[in-house]
Amino acid sequence: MNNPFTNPPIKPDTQDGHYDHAELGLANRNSGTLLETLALDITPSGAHYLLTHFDTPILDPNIHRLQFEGAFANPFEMNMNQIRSLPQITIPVTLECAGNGRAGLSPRRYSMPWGVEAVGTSEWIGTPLAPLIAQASPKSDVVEISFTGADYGYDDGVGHYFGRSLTLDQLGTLDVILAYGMNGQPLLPQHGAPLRIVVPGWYGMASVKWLDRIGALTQPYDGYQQIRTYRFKESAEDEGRPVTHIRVKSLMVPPGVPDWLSRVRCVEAGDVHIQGRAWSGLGRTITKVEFAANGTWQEAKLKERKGKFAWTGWEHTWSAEPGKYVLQCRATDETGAIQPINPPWDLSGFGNNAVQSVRVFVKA
Ligand SMILES: Nc1nc2c(c(=O)[nH]1)N[C@H]1C(S)=C(S)[C@@H](COP(=O)(O)O)O[C@H]1N2
Ligand SMILES: [Mo]
Repeated sequence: MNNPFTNPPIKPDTQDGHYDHAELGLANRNSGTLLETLALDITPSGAHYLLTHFDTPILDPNIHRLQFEGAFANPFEMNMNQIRSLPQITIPVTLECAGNGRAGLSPRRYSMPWGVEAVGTSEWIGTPLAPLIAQASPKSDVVEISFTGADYGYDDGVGHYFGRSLTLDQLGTLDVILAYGMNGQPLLPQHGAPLRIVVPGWYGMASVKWLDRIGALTQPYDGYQQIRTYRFKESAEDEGRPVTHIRVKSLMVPPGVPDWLSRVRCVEAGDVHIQGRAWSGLGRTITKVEFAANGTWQEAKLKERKGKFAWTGWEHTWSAEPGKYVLQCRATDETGAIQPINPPWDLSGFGNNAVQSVRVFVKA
């Protein structure tokens, strides 16, 4: 008998037009944030976007263990009480899914059909990872550290636990958090309870949920989620370049009130308060946000961000006259990187940081 998990039918690389059942199913399991919560510094936990490849493991925090394994000189394991007794930190971090904006590309990848909503900011509670790696003491020939979750499933015929790696160099510059809480509460099951990592400044795939193993590797990690996906590719033949830090981006809270189905906005004429958020990877500062109604760009006012890895609020007063408009916003970061008007091409729809467009109708 043919096993369809290990020998799956070929899925189309790209496709346009109607969304099919599989995409709708993924969209129902993996929710985006509510754009109106962009008014807040911290996304309410229940409105944080969600991206889970397989099933959510239901893990008992009383028996959960974190194992340090592989080429460590001093491998050990810890239970949740031991982890919670380590020095505690709370850090606001903006997470964004690398596939955010995928639906804006044509032809689009057959995958989770994100609009613009796969982003959110939480105050992650946990302990710095670096001292624990140092305690486990990677042997001298270690090149990478792997992070493996308890969730197992199949993608493209390959069965695997969700896992990722970081090189020792990357770990030296990234402030990775071993997190067990979110916004003053224990982690919710869907966000990785009881334990995950949060890799500030990188797209979300690096922040492995349901973490139960940390491995020291003497060869580069070859797990599916590192090698087979999360690579920028021009075409199917392209071997690709790894997806890493978040690209500069911004969003606005759509003003006015929506039409239920089309989400087109109805706005009263006069001064309209526009607000939103802007962010970039690796803790880079946002230096400018611009707002445009029908293509005329004006500089918006920036607010103070809550932390190095948290998004920056911005606001603008728009004098709205009756008519139909497309509203847009675009951010620039300290390196001079600016959001493109059109989506940058990627086969899998990764890293789409093109400007958001919001259609509004201003009443006479
Ligand atoms: N174990 C595990 N970790 C995971 C994932 C997963 O499917 N399994 N998804 C990753 C991806 S692609 C993203 S964008 C973030 C999403 O985190 P969130 O669901 O808490 O927002 O988790 C990452 N960590
Ligand atoms: Mo993601």
